[in-house]
Amino acid sequence: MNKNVFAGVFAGVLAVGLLLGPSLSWITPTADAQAPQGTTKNVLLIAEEVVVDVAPDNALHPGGIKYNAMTFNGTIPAPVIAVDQGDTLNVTLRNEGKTIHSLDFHAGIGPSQASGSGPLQPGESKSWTLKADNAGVFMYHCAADALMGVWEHIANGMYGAVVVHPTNEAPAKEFYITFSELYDTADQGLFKGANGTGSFDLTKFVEDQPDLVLTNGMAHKYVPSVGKYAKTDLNPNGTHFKVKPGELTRWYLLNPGPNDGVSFHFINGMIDVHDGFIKDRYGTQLLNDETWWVPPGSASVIESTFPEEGIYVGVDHAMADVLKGGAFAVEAVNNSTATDHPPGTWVAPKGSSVVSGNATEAPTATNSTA
Ligand SMILES: [Cu+2]
Repeated sequence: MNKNVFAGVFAGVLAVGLLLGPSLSWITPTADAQAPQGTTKNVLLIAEEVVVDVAPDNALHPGGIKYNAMTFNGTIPAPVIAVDQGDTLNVTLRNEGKTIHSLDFHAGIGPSQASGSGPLQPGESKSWTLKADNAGVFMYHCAADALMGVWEHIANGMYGAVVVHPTNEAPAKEFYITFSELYDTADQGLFKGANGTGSFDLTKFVEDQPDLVLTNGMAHKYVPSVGKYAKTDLNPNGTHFKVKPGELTRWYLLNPGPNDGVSFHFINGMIDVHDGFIKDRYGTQLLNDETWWVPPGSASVIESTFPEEGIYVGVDHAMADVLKGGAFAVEAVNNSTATDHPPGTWVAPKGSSVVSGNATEAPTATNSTA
């Protein structure tokens, strides 16, 4: 198929023809206990450089794409950290990488709360304490060497989210989802694949020409295929999200950027938004909104109920970003369970004694209470 025609078909049929691949085994979150209010929780973040897969092998990216990433705890994104309003969070950063790393917690205020940690040399370790006064969802990221190179460290994958459950939160099935851009020296463009394993491309970055849009660290991670009449496999071995028709779902949506906003929309759905980034507006609910703008460097709490069985698709409604990978499939199905989350997307619920995701997903997180 002509490449331009392919691209047009790809974008055009997404809304009406997404087909799902075979079900995969889900990771079951660990059994959890209720934590007393005002609990102190601990988390360990390990900075390191690793090679990751950022695009599956498909027609858009022949051979798949590997990338020299920078991570906290080995994954893009870094683990989602969840606490309750009023809790205290002890954060330890250990730099096991080959270059300087650091922390910037948007949930913290003041250098003592890791909102500007200062640089850690390879082999160094340091801890901070945050008080979770403000409910919402907040970005954290590496700030590199006192901001020198912060753009590269964020683009390379050093970002995650802190969820602070409010005291009056309604029960919901919750998910962690990130949208981000990748600027890759080895990516030769759509349909061409990559020339080896790439690294951060400063020229593409300053010209704002991302190669890929990643959802939880990979383009088309949760989109098995597109097209009903011109079906094209994008990630037949991938996963997708499952919910029950009618149940309240809550999406902690992080946009670390590093440059571009996300026009978030559920195809076939409506959304309610809690703007957890601005303290005074938290609790404001925008009912039945269609699309919500999430600027780079922020996160939003988005709620949605999917009324009927079937397929719904979360997208960045800037359509070039869909083509570059910024979409995820949600299947509303009656046999969905409370724990059938794709790996890495489960969020420790309000009242939990666990601070981060499943231990098998974030092996170095301590998940402990003090
Ligand atoms: Cu870093």
